[in-house]
Amino acid sequence: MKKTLLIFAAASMLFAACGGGSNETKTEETAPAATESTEAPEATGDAVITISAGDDMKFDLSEIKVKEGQNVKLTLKHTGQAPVASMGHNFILLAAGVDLDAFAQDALNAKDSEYIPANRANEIIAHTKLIGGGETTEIEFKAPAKGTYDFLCSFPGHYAMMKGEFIVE
Ligand SMILES: [Cu+2]
Repeated sequence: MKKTLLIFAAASMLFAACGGGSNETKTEETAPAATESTEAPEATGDAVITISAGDDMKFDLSEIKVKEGQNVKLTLKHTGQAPVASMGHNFILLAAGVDLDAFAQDALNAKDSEYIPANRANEIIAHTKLIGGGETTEIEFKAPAKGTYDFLCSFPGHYAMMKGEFIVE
């Protein structure tokens, strides 16, 4: 009991020593800096994104935002039940300026490569494999230069509904 009291007394003395008039100004000065520094680690860390689509042929995200150069960990979840042959989904991120309609047209003829058109490989920044109901797949890639990019699911007939903007800030 005596020991505890002593420690308590020592602790309060330390606390008193640290405190004082300067304490108030210190908090005021560090407050704005602290807000900035909480954002900094986010920018350098990974961008962890989960995008889902079910049997309703819709992505749950129409917009994805990341930072330039950021490592992107993207998970595609098929929350439906339909098999891959009738309701397959993928996620394809197109390079800047690629014609979405023309790309999707070529994808129709690429059934053997999961609707990834080989002749347009250089127009793809990243893509997942094609998955069916209940499946999940993950990819990792580096965010491209600042700009707005299109993403889509290239399964026949899906891209009109299943597309969105991938924004790099
Ligand atoms: Cu799809």
